[in-house]
Amino acid sequence: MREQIDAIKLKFNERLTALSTSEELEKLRVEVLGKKGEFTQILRSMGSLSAEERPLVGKLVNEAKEELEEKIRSVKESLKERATDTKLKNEVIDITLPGVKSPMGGKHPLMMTMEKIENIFLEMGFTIEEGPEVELDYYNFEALNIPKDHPARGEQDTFYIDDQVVLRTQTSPVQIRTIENQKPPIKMISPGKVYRSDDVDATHSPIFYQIEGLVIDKGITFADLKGTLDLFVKKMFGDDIITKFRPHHFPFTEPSAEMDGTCFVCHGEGCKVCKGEGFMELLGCGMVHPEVLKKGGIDPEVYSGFAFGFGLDRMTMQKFGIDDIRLLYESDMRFLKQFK
Ligand code: 2NL
Repeated sequence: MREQIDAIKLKFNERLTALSTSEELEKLRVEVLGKKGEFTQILRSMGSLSAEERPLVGKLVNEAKEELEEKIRSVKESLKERATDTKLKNEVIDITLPGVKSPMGGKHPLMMTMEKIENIFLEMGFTIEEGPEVELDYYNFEALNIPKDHPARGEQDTFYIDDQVVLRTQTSPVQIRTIENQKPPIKMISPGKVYRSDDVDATHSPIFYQIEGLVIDKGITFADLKGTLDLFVKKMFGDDIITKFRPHHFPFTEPSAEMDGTCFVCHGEGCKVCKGEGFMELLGCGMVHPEVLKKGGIDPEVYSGFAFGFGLDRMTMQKFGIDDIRLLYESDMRFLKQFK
């Protein structure tokens, strides 16, 4: 028996020094010390021993088992330490390496222009109002005195959701909603996205931005309109810009005008940007039509007002010398990176 136990110990020690993982260690433990292990076999065969031998052999077996268990514990411990060491070595981080810089975002040229315009009007005491992009036909057309047979109503220009709901084609509905909800004096601009079912080309995009403005109070005249818009354009494009007003027609203003400014590139000489005109068309404007005031619940005998509107996209293109509106919507970083 003793030789048998010594042989098990010897074999165990050889295997113990050879193994290198805790899985191998566990396998060895089960094979030698487990329920079906080699020691259990010996204990089972003890029936053939004499009554004097039995406790002696039992003692030997138990001592041997304890010895081996102790060895397993200590090897297990050092294997664990070794695993932690390798893990730490492999995962070492060189904190002296330069970091990975995340690229710095920038403002889109449309938003740069938008902010500049908003700040100019905020300085002049205007508020900024917003409203829904999915809008009732009433606010988009009806309340603005745009008759049922007006060409802007046609399917080719407007995205209809149903009979009464459209994607707004201008931000005027925001002004109407403001007239309904606030009392004069009103001095507001409404910047935002608008939608028209146009085919895409160098000057058309089905989604674009518009900024409209509205001033309503007692005694507002065309002189207020001219003074305000002249100042706006000077702050926007430069003090030396000269403005001129040409008669025009809009259903929602009377009288109506289009405002031109001397080209900020050639100062009126005529160049590529203004196509030799010396002037650039900047915006549409006029005195709010009495019908529009009435529909909004404001007495045109007591109050008057002026309104204006322009495309943010076109003004951005004018300001930066961009000749194709598609560039503003393609998100091509090579293009956008130029505007910082
Ligand atoms: C243009 C011209 C304009 C308005 C918009 C307006 C709004 C109300 C009442 C009266 Cl609530 N008018 N808006 C007035 C004149 C011109 O826009 O060419 N836009 C791109």
